[in-house]
Amino acid sequence: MWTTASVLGLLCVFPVLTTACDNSDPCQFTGGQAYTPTAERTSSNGGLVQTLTVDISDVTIEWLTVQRRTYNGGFPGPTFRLKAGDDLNITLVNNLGPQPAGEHNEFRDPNTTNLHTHGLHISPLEPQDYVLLEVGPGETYEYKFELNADQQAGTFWYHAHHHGSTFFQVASGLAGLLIVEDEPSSMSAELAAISCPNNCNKEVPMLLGNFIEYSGGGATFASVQEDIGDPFTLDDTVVTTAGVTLNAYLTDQQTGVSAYMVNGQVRPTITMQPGEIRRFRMVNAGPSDMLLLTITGCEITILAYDGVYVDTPYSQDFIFIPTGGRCDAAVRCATAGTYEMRSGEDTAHEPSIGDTGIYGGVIATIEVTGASVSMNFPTATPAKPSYLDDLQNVANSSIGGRYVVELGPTPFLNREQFTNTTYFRYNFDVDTIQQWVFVNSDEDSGHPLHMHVTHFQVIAYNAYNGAVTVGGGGGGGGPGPFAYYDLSGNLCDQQHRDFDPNAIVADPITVDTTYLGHDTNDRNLAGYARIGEFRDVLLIPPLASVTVRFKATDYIGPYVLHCHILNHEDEGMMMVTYSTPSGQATASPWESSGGHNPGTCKATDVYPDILQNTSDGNKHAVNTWLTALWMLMVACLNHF
Ligand SMILES: *[C@@H]1O[C@H](CO)[C@@H](O)[C@H](O)[C@H]1NC(C)=O
Ligand SMILES: *[C@@H]1O[C@H](CO)[C@@H](O)[C@H](O)[C@H]1NC(C)=O
Ligand SMILES: *[C@@H]1O[C@H](CO)[C@@H](O)[C@H](O)[C@H]1NC(C)=O
Ligand SMILES: *[C@@H]1O[C@H](CO)[C@@H](O)[C@H](O)[C@H]1NC(C)=O
Ligand SMILES: *[C@@H]1O[C@H](CO)[C@@H](O)[C@H](O)[C@H]1NC(C)=O
Ligand SMILES: [Cu+2]
Repeated sequence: MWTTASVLGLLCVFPVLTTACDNSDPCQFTGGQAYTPTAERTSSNGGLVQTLTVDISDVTIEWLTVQRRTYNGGFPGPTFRLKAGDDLNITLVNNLGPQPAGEHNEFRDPNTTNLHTHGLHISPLEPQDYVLLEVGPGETYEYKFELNADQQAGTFWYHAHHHGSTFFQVASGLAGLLIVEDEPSSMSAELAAISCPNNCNKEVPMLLGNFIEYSGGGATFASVQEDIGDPFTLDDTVVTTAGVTLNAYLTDQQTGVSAYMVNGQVRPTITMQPGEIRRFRMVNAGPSDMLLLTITGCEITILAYDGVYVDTPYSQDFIFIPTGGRCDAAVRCATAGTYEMRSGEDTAHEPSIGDTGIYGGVIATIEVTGASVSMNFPTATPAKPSYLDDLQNVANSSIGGRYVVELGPTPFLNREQFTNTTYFRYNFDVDTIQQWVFVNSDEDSGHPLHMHVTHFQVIAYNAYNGAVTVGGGGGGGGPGPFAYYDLSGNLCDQQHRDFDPNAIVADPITVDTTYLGHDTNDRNLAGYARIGEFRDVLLIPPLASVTVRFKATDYIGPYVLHCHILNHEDEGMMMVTYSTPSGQATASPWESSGGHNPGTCKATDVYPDILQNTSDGNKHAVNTWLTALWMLMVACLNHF
């Protein structure tokens, strides 16, 4: 007899039976397991001591078993929970074996590694966050990271960062979360109610990444694995029930399995009560894709980007996280039901993003069930440390240095590929306020620019008057010939070091100006940071010019800049600037590339010092006004 229970039982068992796949009988991943955070290591008595051993391990994702480079055999690495001022002493053991020498600015050195604490305000010198260090096969290195006493509490991450194998190793799983916890007394009651240390059960740490990407349009794990010469490929002697090898099955766009994993899980289920608010700590650890996230049916309140709190939390129906970026968001689903957290392109936001690659698919399911609870979203965030002072209204005379960083479709930064670890493209004095302009000469695609050592504040999206890169395609072995043109298609007189006038395709040419207009577009489009927010990775949209400022404070040493599309970085889209002791800055606002000035087209171009007015206008004025009022009130209160 068919009872409801037995029918339900059958329905529930049936999918499990049909998905008993393995490497010789592959199928799509089912996902849906209960969300599980990664194992955590919490600091105590001012420090955390940890060994991270890099070795080859079996990684099993549902039915698929692959061999990957991992930390301590896990996938991903452990989550570190620290406090401002802590020591993070890490012994990095590289157990990998010898490898052939590779070509500079190509995928190489699968067995060389190092460690980057992405987003921390930290010394870039040994034994701390010096990413130009190489920990070779068989070597061990003792990192002694000293977190700044004023380190902003937030969501950060750590990952391997050796130029040439960054994509391969991060996509392999050499990454983990690094959370700097808030002092309970610094948080409002609403924020404390969804945060560690007292309400850790409300935190949802999510290291997101397409770690098992075998097929796709751009660089995939499989394509880079082949280029880099990794021997731990799938066994191609096993023919699957589909009649092809597992490798052929996985790399076929039609059959290939794919998932933007959450802490190494495929599309996990997060269970919440109606009305409950949780603090999602999201890291986009995927090597190349942007995330444009939505949770239709639930409410999202933005708390922080890149580990820096926004001044006032605000609600938004999407979350944009470029590769390398983070977002802390308070999430609430009011009514019982099943909701999807998914990422995908949205034509409404395209003017701010261009054709930059965005992952498409479900990332997690939110199952809302049980008794309703009543909670309130935070309306205030903790005060920021002084290294993150608001620099929007600093006087022109207080700007202590200016610089331009130009990205483009070729794997160049400032019109050159990465050269070497001591070629500093710009030296700037420590303890100065820097004003830099990030420019993208790519007419179609945005590139997420990451700066090490400290965050920068977004000041303005300027009208674009820079150069447009034309040509340069060619793939492996470096770009083909390319040249810079102005927006009307006339050849620029400011070119690049390897410019060859004989290789010009045609002059004039037609420039695609579809994505011009970042100075006048709706500021609420996903690809834009709000004016005044801080970032350590910022998408620079196609044909964009963005002014940022930062306090070059506390640390002397190399500030590495690179595109966080990690295949671009490995291919040369990286450079080094240097924060020098006072008085040693180089004078020029531009460092020339073979006698040409990045960021410009004509020799007569003026450095973009006068900013376009792209600020949120009145909203901004009101904020400043309210801030002034608030400061007055605080001053009065302190007075009594
Ligand atoms: C980390 O290493 C430094 C330098 O060796 C040492 O002074 C410090 O005590 C260590 N911290 C911890 C928590 O062990
Ligand atoms: C890397 O190290 C592994 C052992 O850990 C070794 O099997 C492999 O041959 C080495 N070389 C390359 C290119 O992967
Ligand atoms: C700001 O200062 C720079 C350098 O001193 C100068 O070139 C520029 O004209 C000034 N801009 C404004 C708006 O005063
Ligand atoms: C680094 O590159 C620069 C620029 O090409 C060059 O002048 C310098 O000699 C190089 N240094 C080393 C140590 O190779
Ligand atoms: C920018 O626009 C706002 C509002 O329209 C105005 O209050 C402000 O003075 C303008 N700033 C500049 C530098 O033009
Ligand atoms: Cu890029």
